[in-house]
Amino acid sequence: MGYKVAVVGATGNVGREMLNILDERQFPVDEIVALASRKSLGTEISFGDKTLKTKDLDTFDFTGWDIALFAVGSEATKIYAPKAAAAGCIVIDNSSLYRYDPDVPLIVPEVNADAIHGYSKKNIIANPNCSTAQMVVALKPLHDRARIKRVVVSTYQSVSGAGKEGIDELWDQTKSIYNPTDNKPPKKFTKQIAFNVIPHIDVFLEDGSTKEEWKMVAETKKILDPKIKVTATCVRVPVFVGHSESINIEFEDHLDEAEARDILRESPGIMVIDKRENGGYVTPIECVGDYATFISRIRQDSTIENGINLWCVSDNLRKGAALNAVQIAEVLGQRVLKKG
Ligand code: 2RA
Repeated sequence: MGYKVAVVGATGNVGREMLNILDERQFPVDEIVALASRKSLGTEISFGDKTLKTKDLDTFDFTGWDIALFAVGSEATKIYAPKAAAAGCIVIDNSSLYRYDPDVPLIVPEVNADAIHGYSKKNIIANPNCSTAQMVVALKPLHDRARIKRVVVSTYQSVSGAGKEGIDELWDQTKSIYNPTDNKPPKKFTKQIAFNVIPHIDVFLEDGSTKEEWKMVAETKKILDPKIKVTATCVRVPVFVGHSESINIEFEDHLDEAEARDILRESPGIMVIDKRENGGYVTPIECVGDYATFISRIRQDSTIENGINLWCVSDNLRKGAALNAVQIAEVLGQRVLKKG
């Protein structure tokens, strides 16, 4: 006995990955439907060895459906998530719309699965921002051991975080640089991303930080511990998939690098690859398609009393979005719906 599952935004990068991961992890599905806008109606989408044809989100009735994985922007989520929730279908939303709503749990299963019981207030559960998800997976076991005071993080985020447009922009710019005559000049853009890095993701806020940086602060506090001080610099880099993060952590209590490495090695969702030699660390290209949050370059920060530096890499379309959403559905099944 399984679940009736809807994937909303099935034609996007994250929606497609949600379907792939539901199949890979053999999530107990009795019935599945791929929903998209009317303009994509009938688009063929893979679900394991099956092919689904997208149905129209606008006219879809969620009554009798158990779980809806939403992978659409906040505007569409604002219209359709309440409809699904009101029909009794539990929404797991990947947009930022509900993440900061006190009546909606924001969940990373390795970190705060117990918070899932809060879903019942609005029948909605929020999925965190991709750059937050991998970071809190790394922070949680260390916080449990030595209580984190402060985190300073710099991110190196792939263009797939900006969706298909981001991927196309890097591709078009790179082609136009290598074959200036063969390719149409790329659409006008503020800053070139090919062979460049851009210290700006999402919009600028009053204090000079960006909304992406604000999200990492607000979401880490909601998911892990509101007492932790976080400061972030989020940078776009010319990588197609895979976010990387350089994380500096200050603890209340002493924690040496060897113990930190051992703790991380034993922690859920984490793969430690950390050798002080050529290639003894993970790079984003190597994380693509994997479930793990990879951690390398674990070392003491001798400039403060209790400090550790580390390097964290993960597939932003998977742990950063689709995998985390499916893992939330798994926890929902095991602890709440209990059908599967
Ligand atoms: C980005 N985290 O990387 C944001 C949204 N996915 O663009």
